Amino acid sequence: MKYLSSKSLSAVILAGAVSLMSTTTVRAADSTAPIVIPIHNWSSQIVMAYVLGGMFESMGSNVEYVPADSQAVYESIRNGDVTISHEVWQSTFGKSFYNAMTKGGVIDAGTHSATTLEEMGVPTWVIEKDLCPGLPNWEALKDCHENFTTPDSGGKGRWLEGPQSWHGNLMPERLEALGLADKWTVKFAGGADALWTELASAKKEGRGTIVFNWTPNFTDADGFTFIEFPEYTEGCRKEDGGDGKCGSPKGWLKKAANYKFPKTHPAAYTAFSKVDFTTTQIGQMAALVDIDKLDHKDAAKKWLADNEALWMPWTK
Ligand code: TMO
Repeated sequence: MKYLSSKSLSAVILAGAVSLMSTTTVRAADSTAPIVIPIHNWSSQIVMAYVLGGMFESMGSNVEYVPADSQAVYESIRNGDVTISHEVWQSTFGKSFYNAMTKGGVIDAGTHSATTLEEMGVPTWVIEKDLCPGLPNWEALKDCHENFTTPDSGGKGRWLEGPQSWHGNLMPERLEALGLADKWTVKFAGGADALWTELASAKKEGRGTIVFNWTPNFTDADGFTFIEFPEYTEGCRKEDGGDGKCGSPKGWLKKAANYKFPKTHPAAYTAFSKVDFTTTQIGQMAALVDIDKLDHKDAAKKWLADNEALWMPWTK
């Protein structure tokens, strides 16, 4: 009997291993630990949380939803209490996102196709009624505040900002920087719903209103015009050391994840990295709640059922 040399024996084993690898997909199983998804306080983000949760569950993963502050969440992702953020808006959260990344523990999991704007603006009928001649150019604001006063605005025109948890003092600082603070004042809405209530009541009463809004949103479909401020440049904001005389960037919309997510849940992470929504798709998620009045979970169920051809390939 002739024995194989150890060299040729290992060659046989290697050949066997290679043929095995070529016929089977080698994939590590995802952990059963829940993927922790944050819930913030605007509609598309909440619907998308349940959309992605449903997608992960369809792959056999466990998910958990946690209410989270939309700025502090990046620190929570960094330390692993939260697994992902699926709507990182450049203007509002870019700084917190990169701060957490710089400390270590947050990864950039890709960019949606949708581009974003988060800015003060008016329903387009305010322009058609000529309540502030010259809009959308911001310099028109020097001459029209009388048409935007409210009982609590002390004779100044009112900007209705979103909740202060989104941007802190960005808008009061901008009014000051642009020399508009003697004519305009900022009030913070308690929640996003207060913005939509204000749009509806101002329309009914035919009075001027300036509110914070963003795109993609359900309002993309029904006539909202953003005010054009001096162009955003890196570092132009007061909090970044600039003079504050700038509007918001035409920005990106990213996804973020804890750095261990690709290791603990490789299949779910791969799917998450492929998630890519357009302006229309994100606007639809918001509209299911803010126009069609579904609750967020039902909106997500409907969205998943109506869009299988889009998201199912991401899970393969
Ligand atoms: C973060 N937001 C979309 C409400 O501007």
